[in-house]
Amino acid sequence: AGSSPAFRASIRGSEWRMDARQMKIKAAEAALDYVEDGMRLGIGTGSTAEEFVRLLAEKVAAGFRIQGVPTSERTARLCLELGVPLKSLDELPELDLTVDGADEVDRRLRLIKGGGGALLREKIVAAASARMVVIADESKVVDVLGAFKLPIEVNPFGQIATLIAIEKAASRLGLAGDITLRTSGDGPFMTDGGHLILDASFGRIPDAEALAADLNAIPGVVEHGLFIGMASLAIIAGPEGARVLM
Ligand code: ABF
Repeated sequence: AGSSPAFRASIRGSEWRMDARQMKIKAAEAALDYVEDGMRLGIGTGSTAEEFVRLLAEKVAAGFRIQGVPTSERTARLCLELGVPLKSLDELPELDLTVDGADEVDRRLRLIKGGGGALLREKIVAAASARMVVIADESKVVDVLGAFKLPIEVNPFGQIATLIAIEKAASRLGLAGDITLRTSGDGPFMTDGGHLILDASFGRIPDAEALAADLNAIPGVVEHGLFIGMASLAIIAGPEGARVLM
C-alpha cells in the first residue's frame, strides 16, 4: 500500500490538510507582530483566530500582558482554557486592536464574515477597536465578494417578513438567489445573541456598500456579514509565507 495512488493521495491529502493548518498558523504568527505588551485586544472566532489564541497564550505564559475581549462564547472558552486573560467589552469599551478571521477578503479589504455565526459580536468588537487585523489563508482572497453565502443575522420575530424584505432589497440591486435558514442539528442555528442566521446565495456582489446599506435599513435585520471599511489590513498566508494586504 506504500506506493498505491490512493496511499499517495491520502499522504498528499494530509499534506494539504497540514498545509492549510500551517497557513492559518503562519497568518496568526504574523498577526502577533501587531500585538504590543499591555494591549486591549478583540479576539476573533474561527479556526484561524483559534490558532492566534494558541500563539497568544504562549506569549501570555511568557509574561506578555494583554487583556482580551472574546467575540463569541466559543472563543471565550478557548481563551479561558489556555489562560488568556479576558474582560467583557463593557469593562474594556475601547480596544487597541482586534484580530479576526474572515470568509472572504477582497482587494479593498471588504470582508464577508459570519460563517461561524458570530458576526454580530465580531462586528461590535471590531467597531470598538482602533484597528482590525484580518488573518486568513489565501483561499479567502477574492476579486469580487459573494461566492461565499452572505450570512444575515435576523430577529426571530417576523423572520419571514424580513426574508421577503431582503429578497426585495437584493432584487432592486439586481441580486437574486436562495436565502436559507441556517440550521444546527435538527433545529435552527441560534447565535450567541439569540438570533437566527439566513445565508444568502447572491453570487457576485459588485456593490457591497449598496447591499450593506439596504440590509441595514430592514428592521428585522440585526446585522450582516459585509464588513466594509473595518479592516486596517489583512495578513494572507500562502504556501510561500504570509503577505500583507492594505
Ligand atoms: C470568523 O472567522 C467568521 O466571521 C468567519 O466565518 C470565520 C472564518 O473562519 P476560519 O478562520 O475557520 O476560516 O471570524
